[in-house]
Amino acid sequence: MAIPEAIKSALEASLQPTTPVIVFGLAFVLLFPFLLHYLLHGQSSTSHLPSVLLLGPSGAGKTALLSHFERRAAAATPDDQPAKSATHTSQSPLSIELSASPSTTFLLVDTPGHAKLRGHALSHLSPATSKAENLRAVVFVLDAAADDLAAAAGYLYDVLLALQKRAGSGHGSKAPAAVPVLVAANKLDLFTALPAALVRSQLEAELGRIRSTRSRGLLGAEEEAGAAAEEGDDWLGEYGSEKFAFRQMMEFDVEVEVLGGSVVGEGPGADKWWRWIAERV
Ligand SMILES: Nc1nc2c(ncn2[C@@H]2O[C@H](COP(=O)(O)OP(=O)(O)OP(=O)(O)O)[C@@H](O)[C@H]2O)c(=O)[nH]1
Ligand SMILES: [Mg+2]
Repeated sequence: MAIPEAIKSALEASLQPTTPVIVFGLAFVLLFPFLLHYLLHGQSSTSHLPSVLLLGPSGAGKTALLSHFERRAAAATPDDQPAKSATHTSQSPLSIELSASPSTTFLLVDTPGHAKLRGHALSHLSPATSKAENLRAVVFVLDAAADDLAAAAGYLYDVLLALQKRAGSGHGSKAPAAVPVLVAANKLDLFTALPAALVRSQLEAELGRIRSTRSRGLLGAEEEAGAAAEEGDDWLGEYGSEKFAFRQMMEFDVEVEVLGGSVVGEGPGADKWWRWIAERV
């Protein structure tokens, strides 16, 4: 099949070392890396909003809290503005976009609290994932009216230990950005609920108990294996301290605050939690 004359001559011209061809070729070769960079990174920086992660045991009220914030945002949006700017379900059905101020939008990410699914929830705290997801804060929701806080404390221990390890993971000068933790003592509308100050002290006591139990378990295993002890690797807070206190987490740049509130019923509401989040995104 004969190539049409016009295409043939155009092809020939493009293969001649004429000035336009050389200039265009050089420009392409020199600008290609910048183009590629823009395509890859330009996109990721716009799609990765700051994120706030909801963690906590099953039944604590995480999903209820997420819906509460979503409804509040929708109610605050004037009718003549598209509701989209205030809140809408995003890529994953488990997270919603919220505005802390006209210029700050963030993603609130829900997780399932069931013990078998916690591995996935905790993976959000790894150094790589938390950086990719632009993680700014963790809200650990618990039921302050539950029979005892031991189960919640076990989960909180894993969360704080993951953040402690994350803080130590930076190589050289680039330590990951600090991630503060809000312990949201929920369901304070129920008369059986503990006030926030008691939740705080009982959690500290429980975390201390878990710490010593786990370190004894580790010690036994190490003696058996005769392995060199990696001292303090799974020890939460100040190494060797007798009692655990949340302020020990400051050594790893992890601020922990306990605030009481409620999502449903006649209680203190969730405004304090909202302010805590808005200050940190
Ligand atoms: N009384 C009272 N009940 C609440 C409050 N917040 C949530 N609940 C109830 O607690 C139950 C569990 O709430 P969810 O939001 O589904 O709990 P969750 O943390 O998402 O649980 P998982 O998804 O299983 O991890 C629901 O029946 C809520 O209505 C509260 O402040 N007070
Ligand atoms: Mg839920």
